[in-house]
Amino acid sequence: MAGKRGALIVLEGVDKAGKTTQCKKLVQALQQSGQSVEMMRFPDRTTIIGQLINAYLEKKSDLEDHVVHLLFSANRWEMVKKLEQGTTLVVDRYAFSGAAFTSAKPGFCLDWCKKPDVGLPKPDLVMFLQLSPAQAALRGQFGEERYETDDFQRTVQQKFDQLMKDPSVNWQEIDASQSIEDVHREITTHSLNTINIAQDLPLGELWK
Ligand code: ADP
Ligand code: FDM
Repeated sequence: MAGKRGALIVLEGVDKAGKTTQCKKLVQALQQSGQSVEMMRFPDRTTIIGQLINAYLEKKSDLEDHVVHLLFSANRWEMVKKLEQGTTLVVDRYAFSGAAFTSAKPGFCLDWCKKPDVGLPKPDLVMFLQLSPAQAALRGQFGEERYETDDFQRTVQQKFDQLMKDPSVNWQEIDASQSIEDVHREITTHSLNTINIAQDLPLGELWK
């Protein structure tokens, strides 16, 4: 019989919802409980494709909107081997950010935006950190990067709302306005349950 597999766990949410904070805490907690676990984030700015994305986000280069969308997707496909290995992966943003951010631009529909990511490893769990724009504003000003404006983030939230209606994805909404420790407890409970269930199930294909 094949060995038990790790789970693919994704955290999504708008800017400042606490994704990075919670990914790090979750990885630590799972490691302490003896799980084999690694963190991954998208975009992964360390690869050649990631460097092109980084320059675009930092407004050091301009790329055509379709091109940058496909680069974000390629940046996930280049990590597919890692995603398919045995350890549990905790992932900071995934294809859902890809579809939500590009479809928030004029002239892009959600359906087209999802296409390049069809068939990627399907997360066993996607936790969406829910935070209102007003609460996000309390966590500080936006930085200088592309997409970091109130208006754009509001449209992105609407696109995420549409994506969350898809029952083929195991969404779990989390109230991200709670304290860091309370959010962490909730996320850890969902993750441990998912790891238990996923080990006996095959890894799925996203949006297929
Ligand atoms: P994201 O990765 O979603 O953009 P971060 O984890 O970087 O968010 O958090 C954004 C800011 O908000 C950081 O300064 C972080 O310390 C703070 N923060 C994160 N979670 C909470 C929380 N539950 N309550 C208050 N502040 C938080
Ligand atoms: N982003 C992220 C996209 O537009 N498409 C994607 O596929 C992904 C993964 O890039 F504004 C956007 C979302 C965010 C920026 O920011 C990356 P962080 O701070 O590295 O998460």
